[in-house]
Formats: sequence, C-alpha cells, structure tokens
Amino acid sequence: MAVLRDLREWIALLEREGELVRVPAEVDPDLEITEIVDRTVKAGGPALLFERPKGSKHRLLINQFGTERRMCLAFGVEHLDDVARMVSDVLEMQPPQGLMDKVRGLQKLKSIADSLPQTVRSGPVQEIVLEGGDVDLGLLPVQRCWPGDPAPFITLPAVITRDPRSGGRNVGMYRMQVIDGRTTFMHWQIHKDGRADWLATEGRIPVAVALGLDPVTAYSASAPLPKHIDELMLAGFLRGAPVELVKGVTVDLEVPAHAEVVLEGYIDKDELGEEGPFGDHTGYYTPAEPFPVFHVTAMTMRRDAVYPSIVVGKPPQEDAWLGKATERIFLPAIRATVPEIVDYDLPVSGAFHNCCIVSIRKAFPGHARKVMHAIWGLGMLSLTKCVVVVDAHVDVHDYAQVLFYAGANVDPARDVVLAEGPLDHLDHAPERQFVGGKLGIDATAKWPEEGARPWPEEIEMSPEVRALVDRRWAEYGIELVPPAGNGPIGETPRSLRQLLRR
Ligand SMILES: Cc1cc2nc3c(=O)[nH]c(=O)nc-3n(C[C@H](O)[C@H](O)[C@H](O)COP(=O)(O)O)c2cc1C
Ligand SMILES: [Mn+2]
Repeated sequence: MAVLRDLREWIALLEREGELVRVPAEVDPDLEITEIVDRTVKAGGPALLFERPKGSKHRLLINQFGTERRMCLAFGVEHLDDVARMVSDVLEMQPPQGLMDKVRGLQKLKSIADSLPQTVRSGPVQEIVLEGGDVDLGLLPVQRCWPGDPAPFITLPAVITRDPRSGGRNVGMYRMQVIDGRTTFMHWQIHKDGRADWLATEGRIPVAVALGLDPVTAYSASAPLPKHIDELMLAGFLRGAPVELVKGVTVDLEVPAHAEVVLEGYIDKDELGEEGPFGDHTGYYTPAEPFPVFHVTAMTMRRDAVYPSIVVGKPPQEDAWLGKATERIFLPAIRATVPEIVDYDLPVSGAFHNCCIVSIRKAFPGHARKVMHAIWGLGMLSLTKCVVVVDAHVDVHDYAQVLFYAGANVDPARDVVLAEGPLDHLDHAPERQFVGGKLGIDATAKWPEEGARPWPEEIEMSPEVRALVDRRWAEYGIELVPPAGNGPIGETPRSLRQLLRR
C-alpha cells in the first residue's frame, strides 16, 4: 500500500473502503457532535466528516480511529500485531552471521536511517499564514464535548517542543482549552515529556501544534516513548517514509509540512491559569488545576483545511483504539526488557492505566511478583494501578478466562500484593493526587516454595478424543453457531475479531 502522505489521502482511503460518512447537515460542535460520535463509536460505526460544523468554514473529521479495521488501514496491516512485528524485527537484531544476514541487517539499519524526519523548503501547511492580530482560533470548529465543560478544547493536537539541553524534539498529545482567539491552555500532565521541556526552559519555550496529520503521525503523538526518542522518528519508521517538515514562520521549530493547520507560539515559564474542569477518559470531570498558557503567534493552514477531532469520555470511546495500537506496538519493547512476558492486555474499560493483565513463562518461585514490580517500573506502565499475572497458556485478551484463573488460583491471603507508587495525574481515587496504592494479583499456578499444597491438574480432554469428535462431527447432526461478541469495542477483543471476520 502506498504511504499516506496527509489527512486528505487518509480521508480518500477511508472513503474508498466504505469507512467514511459525510454529514451534510449543519451540526453544532457544542455538545451535539459528541452525542453523535458517542453513538457511532459504540456501534462500531464509520469515520464522520462533518461538512458544515456550525460557526465554522472548516470541515471536522472525527472517529477516524474508531475501529480495529480502521486502525489497521491506517498502518497498512492486516492485524495490529503486524506493526509490532516490524518493531521487534529491529529490536531483536543480532550480530549478523553470514553475508545474507549482513545484507538483511543493513536493510534494517537503512529502514531506521530512513525514518528520520526530513526538512523540505515549503509545504502546503503554509498556503495560508495568519500572524499576530489576524490569528483567530474561532475560525476552527473546536468542540465543547461534555455539558460540564467550561469551554471548548482542541482535542487531537500534536504538540511539538524541544528539550533546551539536548535539542531533542518531543511530540505529545495534550488537550488545549481555548481561552480566546489567540490563547489556549496546555494540559501537559506531570509525567509528560512536553511538560519536562517546559520546566527545563528558562523564560519562554517555543511551541508548535500540528492539527490534521496522516493517521500514523497523529497516532505517534500519543505514543509513550522514552523522552529522548523523537515521536516523528517512530512515525517515519511505522509509515515507511520520513515525515516532511518545514521551518515555522514565527518559531524556531520545524512543523509537519503536510498538516492541515499549525499553531505556532510560545509558553512562558510562570504564566499559569486554572484549566478545566473537563470530562476526560477517566469517565469523570477532572477538577480545574493550574496549567500554562499557550500564546499563538501564527496560525498557518492549507486551503480548505480539515479540522481533526476526537472525544474522550467514559470508555469505550475512539481513543480506545489508539490505546490498543500502543498496547500492541510496545509489546516487543516490553519483552526486550522483561523477556518472560508472553503477552499483555490493557482493558479499555480500565482506561488503560487502571488495569494490566500479563501472562508469563513462570520459571522460579516469586516470579509473578518480580513481573508486577517490573510493570510498576516500566515507562508509563508504571502508573498501572492493578496488575494481574497469569501463566503463559492463559489468553490475556479473554477476560472470562482471566477471571477464572484470578479466582481459581488465588488465595488472597497469600497471592495479593499491596504496594505503593505513582498514579495517573487524573486519577481521582487516591487520597493524595499522584501517589497511592497498587494492587498485584498473582493468578499463576503456585509452587511448593510459594507455600502451596500439591497443585491439582487442570481438566483437559485428551487429543485422541478431540480428534475423534472432529472426524465424526458431521455424523452427529449438531449445528453450532459461534457466540456473538460482547460489544463493538475492546471488552473482549477476541470476540471482536470474530465479529470482524464474519
Ligand atoms: C485523545 C487523547 C488525549 C490526551 N490528552 C492528554 C492530555 O490532555 N494531557 C496529557 O498529559 N496527556 C494526554 N494524552 C496522553 C498523551 O498524549 C500520551 O501520554 C503521550 O505519550 C504524551 O507524549 P509524551 O510521552 O511525549 O509526553 C492524551 C492522549 C490521547 C489519545
Ligand atoms: Mn515523548
């Protein structure tokens, strides 16, 4: 498949694939779009291009990521695990053995070298340039999502900063409450890289915000990479073509040449205001808190720019699939440090940080506890509130199976770990913000050294009888219909896949 260069090629692909509906009716970005999208996402429905958002000349694209099929289309793969395979190919590189191995190794290295963003002289994102007093965020159909939200906020931005010490670029997705036509808040939370760049900068940090990107680059802004890795490099690697950048008009930053809209500006070290409260992916309104103010010095656009949006709220929402992509894409990196991990699942209804189910090849007593602590020490997974560990043969994506072992194999007096550590910025449950309890459940089969009586054998039918019944099935005259899935998003991804296949 050809590399998607920009949002427009993506929209065209969605349309060809029957994955996009154009909505000609005038629709209000104030609440009405949220309700339409909420129903569409929950029904596993199409991406929506609102052609007449009330009060704006710009079309609004939403639900572009809302199903597993669209997520796979975005990455040009059959299954999200195919993306993970590309990553593990590079991570698991061994010193080459023979000549063929060397050639293959060089190809892999070349694919990394080709991932680096490329600076070009000009790009369509600067077809229209509004500077200073001409900047007007009111031109964009920015959504107000939930009834308790005090203002609209930009929901799907790729926020670009540089670390003043290393010069390394960062791209993150942080909501931006609109204050007026030329200012917004910047909601980078305490654990995030953009915030670290801001805190490390004396005085004023230049910031650029890209809106409306090819889907892989947009996804990459949400990827929890280690701080020193440029998200645009990941995007280039996953797309198989570098992200093209042009120099900003008013900031010393480079911006995606094929974005629909770019907001350039700056954030001062000590200018804060009360941001929020906003309905967020926790399913609750997160309380107002001080966050910095972003001043827009230039707004550049393509002609007829399409404004991209998303709604976060009580799961499942569209961002479920951004999270699932991250879950799959980061598995090889997790296994590179904790190789006994077979697979893991972050349930959508756990809002990603509340629960992690992980299967391991258990090799020594206390192994499940070792893995819990590894998870609590690993990047953004460290914010995980509850970790459930199961044995290698358990399908972590089948929640009924997981619940079975979490019940059958667990003595709560022996197999539950209560620990403490950092928690998600927006978690309202702990007594104090940012820190609190962690729950680990060891649902593996226990060993004598772990204080277990002889562990009983699990019931399994013998292979001979299975084969016999396979052979004779037609004779019995019994017709079985595969069970339907539980719902369109995430709850049991396996049954979702079954649904998609039918
Ligand atoms: C739709 C969406 C909205 C998000 N909003 C925020 C936000 O407002 N603040 C924040 O800190 N993270 C938010 N995130 C999560 C970050 O984008 C994510 O943690 C990313 O890794 C941040 O980049 P960084 O690791 O370079 O800081 C959001 C993610 C998505 C998918
Ligand atoms: Mn980052």
